[in-house]
Amino acid sequence: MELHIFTLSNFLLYFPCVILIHLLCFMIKKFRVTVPNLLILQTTMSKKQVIIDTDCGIDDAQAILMALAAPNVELLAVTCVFGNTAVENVCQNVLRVLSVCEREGIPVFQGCAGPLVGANNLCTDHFGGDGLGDVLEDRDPRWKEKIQKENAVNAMIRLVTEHQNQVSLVALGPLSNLALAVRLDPCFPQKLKELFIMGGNMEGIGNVTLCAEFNFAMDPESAYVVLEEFLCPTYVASWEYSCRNSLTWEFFEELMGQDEPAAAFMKKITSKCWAYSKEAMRNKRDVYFSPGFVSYDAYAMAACVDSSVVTETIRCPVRVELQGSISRGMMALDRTNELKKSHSVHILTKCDVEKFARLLLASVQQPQKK
Ligand SMILES: *[C@@H]1O[C@H](CO)[C@@H](O)[C@H](O)[C@H]1NC(C)=O
Ligand SMILES: [Ca+2]
Repeated sequence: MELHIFTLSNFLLYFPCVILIHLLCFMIKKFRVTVPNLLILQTTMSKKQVIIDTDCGIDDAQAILMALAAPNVELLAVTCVFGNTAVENVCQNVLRVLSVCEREGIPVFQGCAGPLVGANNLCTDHFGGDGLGDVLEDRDPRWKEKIQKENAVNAMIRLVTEHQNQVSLVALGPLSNLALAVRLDPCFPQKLKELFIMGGNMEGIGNVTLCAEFNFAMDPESAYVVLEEFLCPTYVASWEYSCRNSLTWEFFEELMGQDEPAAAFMKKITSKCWAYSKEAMRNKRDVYFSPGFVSYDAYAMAACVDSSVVTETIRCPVRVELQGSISRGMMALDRTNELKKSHSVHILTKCDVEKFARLLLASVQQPQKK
């Protein structure tokens, strides 16, 4: 009697399993469902939802291409902020990058035209007046119609509220839009999954002023607000991080020499830009670090696309200096917790350069229309 019950329960347990295995075999035979296909199916199901906030210069363009090429990324929106150039140019630049990959369906929003405090001292000599090397002709006279009506800050809040704890925000310019977002919606940071920032410095070395990095120096108050109030997991790719993990100029040539439209676009916009001049010691970077090719914003994007690219971090509280005659906008690391802050951020320090290089290559090799 007992034996009988045992076999019956066994049968009930195994029967569905047997059916499932047969079904799987049938699918593999009939529809050629292969294991890689099943894996792709899985990655499309668990795609990372990303918003990019950008002041679209040349390195931002490269970072956006990286997000577009990543099979595990769903780009929800691109929000624009002043920085490398005026915000109107930033909007047009983003549209250009999306059109190179035929991904115009991704909505683009216009945001802050200047910092929260003080004058807008645009520093436009780095990547040219238009931010993309001043080489692109055929400007689109109807670009404004292609920008969403909603302001970037409102759009960010709406999207992050609609996809709570799902969105990875990647900030590649001055942090003005993010600072406004937390003022309009104090819960904004806690609705984010994570935040990646390209900006700041960790050794007191600046690239626009003596002690401050460009994105933080352009709007120090916003950088301060974000690093004090965004309590979500935060990853900071500083200026020194990118410079210490530079690539060779030979690799740069290989990157620009690829056949696909994205590579041709990058080649064109870097062609006349002194920031991509291989001549050593022409810029501050070469004085402090060894000469090489540094695609700044792509470092923050790579950390978002594939966290294994980052191989070492420092976890500690940070604060942005707002006074200081030579240090306004500098980021200070508080490794002994003198400030008694409760929130720590991840400061990226080491990068798997090979993996990073592979992501860059994939970003310029992507076919149009994914
Ligand atoms: C300074 O570094 C930032 C990245 O941290 C980069 O976006 C910017 O273009 C650099 N500017 C100059 C003048 O080197
Ligand atoms: Ca940028």
